[in-house]
Amino acid sequence: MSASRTTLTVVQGDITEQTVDAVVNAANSSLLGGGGVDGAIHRRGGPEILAECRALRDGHYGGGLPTGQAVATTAGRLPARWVVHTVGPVFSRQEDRSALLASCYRESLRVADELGARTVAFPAISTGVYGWPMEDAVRIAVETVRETHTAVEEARFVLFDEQAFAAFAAQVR
Ligand code: AR6
Repeated sequence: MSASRTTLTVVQGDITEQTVDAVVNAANSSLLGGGGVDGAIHRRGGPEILAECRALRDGHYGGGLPTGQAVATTAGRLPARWVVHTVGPVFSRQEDRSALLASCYRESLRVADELGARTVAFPAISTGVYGWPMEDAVRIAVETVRETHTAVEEARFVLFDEQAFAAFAAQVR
């Protein structure tokens, strides 16, 4: 497989305001909403997103979406076409869960390819409620997107705060 030609970009801002084909949601396995990015996406995107998530739970994802996997729904009222929901691992000092975090980025790109999305906005998955140290999460995110073969042309990392933005910007040059 050839190396990715995806352009990595970094912006500081709110992921729900990004005009992209697909926005990645740092969800939990219930797919039924939560805080952080997940809460913001459902709040701004409206009830259509939750309705599709419920349908997924009634169908193929009766047991929830496993950690490291990704699935798409409409983006409702967001200025994007789709939301790609992925479930990051909870950070652990006892167990190395890096492969699961990498899988979130890889699987989200795979789903984006299936949709035909060319621009994808990512949050810093697992770095909020799930406690992953930012520097390490940044390294995994950037390495994984760079190594993944995908037709996505722009992978845009959207960071809420200055510190996270600086950490990403330092690696995406
Ligand atoms: N735009 C961009 N980044 C944001 C936004 C936003 N609107 N809001 C928060 N962040 P988190 P996780 C940053 O907690 O750690 C939810 O309850 C935030 O500062 O959203 O993967 C889910 O339902 C942090 O750096 O996701 C799960 O239960 C990063 O996004 C759980 O949280 C991710 O923080 C998932 O936890």
